[in-house]
Amino acid sequence: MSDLDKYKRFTVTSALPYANGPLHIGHLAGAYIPADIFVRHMRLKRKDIVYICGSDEHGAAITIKAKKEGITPKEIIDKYHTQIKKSFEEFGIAFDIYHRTSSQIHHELSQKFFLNLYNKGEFLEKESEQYYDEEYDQFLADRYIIGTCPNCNNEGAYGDQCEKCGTSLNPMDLINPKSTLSGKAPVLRVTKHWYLPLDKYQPWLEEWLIEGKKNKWKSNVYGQCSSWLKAGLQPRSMTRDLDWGIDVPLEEAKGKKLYVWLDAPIGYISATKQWAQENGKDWELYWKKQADENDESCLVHFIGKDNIVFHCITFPSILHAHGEYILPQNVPANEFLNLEGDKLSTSRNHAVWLHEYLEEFPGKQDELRYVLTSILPETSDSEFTWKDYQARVNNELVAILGNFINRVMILMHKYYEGKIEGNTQLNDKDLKSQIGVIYDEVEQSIEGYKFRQALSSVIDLARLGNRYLTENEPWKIFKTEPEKTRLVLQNSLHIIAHLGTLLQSLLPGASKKIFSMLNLDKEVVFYDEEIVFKDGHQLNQAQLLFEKVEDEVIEKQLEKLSRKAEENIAVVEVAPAKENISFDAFASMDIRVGTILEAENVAKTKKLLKLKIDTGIDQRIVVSGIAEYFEPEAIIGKQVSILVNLEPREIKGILSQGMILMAENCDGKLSFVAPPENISNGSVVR
Ligand code: B3M
Ligand code: ZN
Repeated sequence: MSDLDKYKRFTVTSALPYANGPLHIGHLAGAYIPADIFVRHMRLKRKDIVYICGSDEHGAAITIKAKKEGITPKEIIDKYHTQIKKSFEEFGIAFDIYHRTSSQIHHELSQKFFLNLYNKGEFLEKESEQYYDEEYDQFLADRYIIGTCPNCNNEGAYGDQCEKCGTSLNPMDLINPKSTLSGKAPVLRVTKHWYLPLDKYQPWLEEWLIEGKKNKWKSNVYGQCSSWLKAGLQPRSMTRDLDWGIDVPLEEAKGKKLYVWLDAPIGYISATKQWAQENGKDWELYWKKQADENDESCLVHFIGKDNIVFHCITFPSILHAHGEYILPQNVPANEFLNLEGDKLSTSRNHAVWLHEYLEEFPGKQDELRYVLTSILPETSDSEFTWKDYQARVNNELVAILGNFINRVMILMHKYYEGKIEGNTQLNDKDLKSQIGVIYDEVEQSIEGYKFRQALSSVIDLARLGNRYLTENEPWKIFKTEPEKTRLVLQNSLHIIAHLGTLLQSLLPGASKKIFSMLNLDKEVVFYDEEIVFKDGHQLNQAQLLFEKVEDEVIEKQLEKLSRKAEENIAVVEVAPAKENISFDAFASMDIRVGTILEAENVAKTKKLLKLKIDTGIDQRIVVSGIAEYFEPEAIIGKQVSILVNLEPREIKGILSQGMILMAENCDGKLSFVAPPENISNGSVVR
């Protein structure tokens, strides 16, 4: 029994992906495969369940992408919504609806939500100074402001976050802020916004979440929430000065839009409304509190870890403030999936894209689903590698699961022309009880959000089947013990049928094939249904469930990844342009060619090297922040460019005289700016 058993109705959501790019395996492993398994499993228990998703089509994520591609936001969302929806369908994620937040029903519901809170006087109205681009005549969303991170000095930090050191920022924190629209320094202007008073909800959150969800939610989720609450919540603005999004439904807020993180989660509700309209259902049963508490739906949000605060703190606060809605029963967020030793990255194109996989591996959805389920980042980050993909498909899917089923099917056809005879029950006490244990394990694992464990239990059932065959060796006793041979093979068919039943949630494609081989043509086999083969039941021909993955296939994918990495060097983001300076300002810099004579690490620092440079004028010491990229021994003798008339500065107790010029890309990779061939020290750079 899990604590979900008491619910008869479920509302399950997966994070709404931004319609600003295609899906990759990180998305699948974060929020879609786990939810899909959960939903399919609950359907097999005959639960009333709705599974909701759709595209998130507002916010700066969309307008920035539109600007990059030189098309309108509307063109961006139409393009990617269509592509994402198609990939989900082809991959087999079983949403009841895949909706979109640009729909009218969603705009209306979001505005209604805003007004509900507004009329209750929940919002804090505040005027504040915000950055404004005078040339483009608009306020700047956080992502439109770029500057130097006060924490790590990264010059390309965004107004909401430094992607280099991960610090979350306010635009005002940035040193030297620049608008990404005009490249100019923005000015401050007063603007009014409506804030959700999270500080006011803090006591309620402490009770509902900190007390109520302790030991119930996954520790990675609970831990993140409690540290947010420990730090103390601040009011958060629910409106933005943007020209793309849902209008704030107030006369005095003309031109302002709802904050994307206000409207996006409401997208779950508006999608449910749309689905209910199309299917003759009552959406309120899935979202609203009911007179009888036992009749309320169980709301579960599947997301990745970067969305935890919005689903566990902000959205529940909004639902709570509204008053009529149920709150999430659980938010089983996953951590991140990495790829071949590096973070997945859309901007660096370091990803396995779902639409490409579907094209290059037609019919192999379950192989990817299997591998990703086996490595889901359930409690900590995990890693996808192509070699591991190959190993898991070959050593587990082919060698254990496929092999068992194939052996039984082949022998059934060889000995009995695929015809079942006589007693059709599973006729082995031991097997029965072991299968019962596996059902329990799968149920408990899935309902405890341990999908890796659930999958491994099902593979254990295939292992059990293989062992049963090996112990009884039907191929050896066929002549001497015909009755036992038939019994063993027909019992094995029951194991296969149970595999088919359990795999409906985990590997739905394989499950379909299994039932078709068994010639049991049912849409679903509920867990509580007994599988019976009638006397004389005819099996279909065996078909190969999984194919071995050859080395070439893997090498091709690895090559593709490294090719992408190279191509990308050309298209990475660049730091914004600086303002013009006079020629005199430039000419005042005395830059020379010099040679590194000595180099050593500066004690107790990770980044600094102490260099002795022959500048042609003199020999001097320069402290340089390049230690993470260069070994001291490797750079001795190297020619470099050095700014010699920079005011000397003391760094870690060492007087540094000058600065070595480095080129730095957006990932912080450094490269010396040096003459391509040797030239005498002291040569002037201009
Ligand atoms: N679109 C963020 C993301 O894709 C956002 C999720 C919305 S869920 C309501 O990571
Ligand atoms: Zn930083």
